[in-house]
Amino acid sequence: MKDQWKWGTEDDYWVRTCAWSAPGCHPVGCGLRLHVVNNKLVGVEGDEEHPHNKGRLCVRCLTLPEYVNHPQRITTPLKRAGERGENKWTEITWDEALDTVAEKATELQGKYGMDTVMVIQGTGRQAALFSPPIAFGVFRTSTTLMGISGYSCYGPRCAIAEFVFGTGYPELDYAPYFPESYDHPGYEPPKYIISWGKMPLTSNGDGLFGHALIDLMKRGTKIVSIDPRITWLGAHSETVIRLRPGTDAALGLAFLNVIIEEDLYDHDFVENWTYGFDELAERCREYPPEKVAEICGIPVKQIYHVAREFATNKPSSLLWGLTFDQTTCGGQASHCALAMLAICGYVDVPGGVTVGQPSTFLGKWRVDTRSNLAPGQFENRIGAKQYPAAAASQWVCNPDLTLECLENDEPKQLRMAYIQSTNIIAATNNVQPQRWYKALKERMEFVVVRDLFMTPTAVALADIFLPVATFPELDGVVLPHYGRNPFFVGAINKAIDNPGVRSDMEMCLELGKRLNPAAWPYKDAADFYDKQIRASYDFGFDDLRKMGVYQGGYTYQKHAKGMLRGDGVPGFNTPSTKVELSSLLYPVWGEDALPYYHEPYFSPISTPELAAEYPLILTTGGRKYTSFHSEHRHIDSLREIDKWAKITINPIDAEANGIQNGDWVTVENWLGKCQLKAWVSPVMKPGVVHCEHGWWYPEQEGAEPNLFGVWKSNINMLLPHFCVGKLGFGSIYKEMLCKIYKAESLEG
Ligand SMILES: Nc1nc2c(c(=O)[nH]1)N[C@H]1C(S)=C(S)[C@@H](COP(=O)(O)OP(=O)(O)OC[C@H]3O[C@@H](n4cnc5c(=O)[nH]c(N)nc54)[C@H](O)[C@@H]3O)O[C@H]1N2
Ligand SMILES: Nc1nc2c(c(=O)[nH]1)N[C@H]1C(S)=C(S)[C@@H](COP(=O)(O)OP(=O)(O)OC[C@H]3O[C@@H](n4cnc5c(=O)[nH]c(N)nc54)[C@H](O)[C@@H]3O)O[C@H]1N2
Ligand code: SF4
Ligand SMILES: [Mo]
Repeated sequence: MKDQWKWGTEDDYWVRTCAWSAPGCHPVGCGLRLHVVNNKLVGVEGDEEHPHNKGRLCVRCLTLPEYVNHPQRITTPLKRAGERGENKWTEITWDEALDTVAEKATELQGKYGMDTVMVIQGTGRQAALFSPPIAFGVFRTSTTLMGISGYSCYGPRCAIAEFVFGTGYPELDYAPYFPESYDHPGYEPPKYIISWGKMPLTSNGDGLFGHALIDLMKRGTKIVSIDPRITWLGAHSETVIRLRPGTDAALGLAFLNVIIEEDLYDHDFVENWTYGFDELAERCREYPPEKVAEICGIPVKQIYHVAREFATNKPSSLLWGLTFDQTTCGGQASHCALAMLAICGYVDVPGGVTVGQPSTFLGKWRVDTRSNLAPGQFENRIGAKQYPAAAASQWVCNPDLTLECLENDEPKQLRMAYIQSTNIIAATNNVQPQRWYKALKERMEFVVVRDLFMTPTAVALADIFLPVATFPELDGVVLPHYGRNPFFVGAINKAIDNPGVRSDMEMCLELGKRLNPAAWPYKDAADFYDKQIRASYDFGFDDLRKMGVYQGGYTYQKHAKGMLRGDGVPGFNTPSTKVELSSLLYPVWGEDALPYYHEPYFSPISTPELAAEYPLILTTGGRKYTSFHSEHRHIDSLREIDKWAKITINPIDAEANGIQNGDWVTVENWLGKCQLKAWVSPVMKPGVVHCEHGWWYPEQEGAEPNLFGVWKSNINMLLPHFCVGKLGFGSIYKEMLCKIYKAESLEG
């Protein structure tokens, strides 16, 4: 069956495919078999022959038919009928919709300049791959961004890896490049995995197949979970370090202190492949474990234990999660994590971390259409001058400055938005969502929203709504880590024909034909992917369909073999040719060359007077199986599991605030308040509460002012802008202050 991707009869057949969005997931590319009867998706099974998931699926893929066939899905382009916010629409044809978008863009760009069009994207769904291309290659604007303050998702971790290692994203080696998987000759499971600020079972972030941790645990791997909550993974870990949110950089410096002072590091790797070891050692002496244990609020013996076990049980590995992007000292925590991997000799060895070669696949898959911009336009994108480190590593605009630009109407006059795969006023791709809502509403003369369901963002802002295809309705390619560490290339095979919807790739083609045809010389999506694949391999899209998944194998120790640098010289692709424990680049951008720790912007130590009024530490957004950010709130089977927005509170804090399990709770600070339902549980570190993000209630009234209840449980209203690190990275999604008290129920 291997080279068959479709089998059955004309009306009743199965299609083998790999998953990506929509519905939302990162490019994990799990294998599925889809059962289609009379052009309708009726069943789904995990593909046992897929090298990663081997038949296993999360609940979101298991409920795929419910999502794809949902009666509230929008499958015809819509034009606004009433005022913005009234939720009144007229159905129109694709031609009318796309002609209108092209005409409006041309008119507004003629009046306000090319950069007046904003392409706003969300997380790493397929649209993320096609947002810069549609901005640069179709609209020829440099204004493309995610709204998320401090670029605080994935970009910071990738940038720090590029600066320190000079490589693509360093990922846990679970043998993902090899068809034989864990049985590949020479592969060795890690002895320990530190899962740090990450819960890979629920998140599967950016292409990591999270369940691989369970496979490895069965092969003897021990887990350390560094997390203020005891998650399922924590409950099955050897050690759980329940630290105070936002203190991860201090913990990292203390781990390094122990590894260096006790001489547990890999001398050979340090001497041959690192730069700045002595300076790092000196810095770490400022962070003895005893002092750091107090900062983090943890037992000091945990620091010694984990540092010693990690350094001496070879190989070991480390997962660095979203927490590293969503805390202001997260850049420094990232630097520490990379330094730990390097000085213990776990870089590019079996069972350590794999690294993508710099700009191999990435360049091609990013579809570099920047040549369509005028000279200087890209360099002048919002925030590039103020945040040169971020600008050097990312193509997007600075989110915090873009909001200011909208509010102040300078330095650019932004008048049109193409909102693609983000629900930007829900508790997602923003902080202070009401500022975004107001500013966009006030400034935008024309707004396009691309989505699958009517969202609060679409009701509040859209003039035109363009419906999106789910992955069973499109041809495409899935590539873990978006090419930054591509374990495999997987085929997404169209199983259903739905003429009412379009993929994000197809939007580039169809709008490209209208606005900038020279940049889009492809017949259709399959033709585009065929050319993309052939640029790297000696096969095409049809061959990939038959293979299902192509795994290219992996070469370890690339630095020793001269495979990481363009000039073929052994070493890393950094200025010193080494792993930069002390960075040569950071001082150029005004940042300390070495990692350090400072307190969060708001904490019992940095702002004691605020902490007196708002005594609890607030962390937000830990992922759950039943939703992808604000998505999936329509899916009954999933809402049965998670009906309402949830706040997790330790029994000590619940009692102190008169709250019982199941009560509705107001969470409040000086910026705002919202309501969530209490889960009182000892899994939470005392003194810390965890609030879910992404909530809105599609079953409620959509028209303004309710907007599907988008402001009711919107935790991002309590988070401010510009709490960023020196390089512009980081935020306080995971390290804020709040108070809690009992509220009226939102149910009923
Ligand atoms: N408080 C708090 N806030 C957070 C976080 C947190 O941890 N705490 N996490 C943040 C992070 S890391 C991120 S990345 C952001 C994510 O923020 P967003 O990416 O904005 O997430 P969503 O709100 O789900 O918006 C995605 C929208 O795109 C639609 N969609 C789904 N699939 C597709 C597709 O293939 N194409 C298109 N065009 N549309 C699609 C969905 O229906 C949905 O309405 O949220 C951030 N917000
Ligand atoms: N099911 C599902 N999967 C998703 C998403 C989704 O919405 N739903 N979103 C996707 C996106 S865009 C991203 S970026 C990834 C993120 O996925 P992950 O990197 O796994 O990040 P989170 O789930 O936000 O947080 C992981 C853990 O960090 C803990 N934590 C909170 N504050 C701190 C702190 O200060 N220090 C430490 N050490 N730990 C802390 C939380 O309790 C949580 O258990 O997930 C992706 N995958
Ligand atoms: S990680 Fe889960 S939701 Fe994502 S593709 Fe795999 S099974 Fe589907
Ligand atoms: Mo994210």
